[in-house]
Amino acid sequence: MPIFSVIGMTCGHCEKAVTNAIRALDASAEVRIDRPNGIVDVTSSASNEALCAAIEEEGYGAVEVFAAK
Ligand SMILES: [Cu+2]
Repeated sequence: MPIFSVIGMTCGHCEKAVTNAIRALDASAEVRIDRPNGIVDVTSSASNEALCAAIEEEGYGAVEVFAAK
């Protein structure tokens, strides 16, 4: 379950945009977002690279994988 550091999420719309981008990749993905800390915790069968790319396509920069299991 990868944890991403996502820079640029400032409001509920951003959370929704990130969640939708991940769900577009994997409809059954579980997404937990800690917006104040810029943390996105994903449970998904999609690859970390694909998840990263999907988040970046929404315009949120500097996505890093903190941990992946
Ligand atoms: Cu926003």
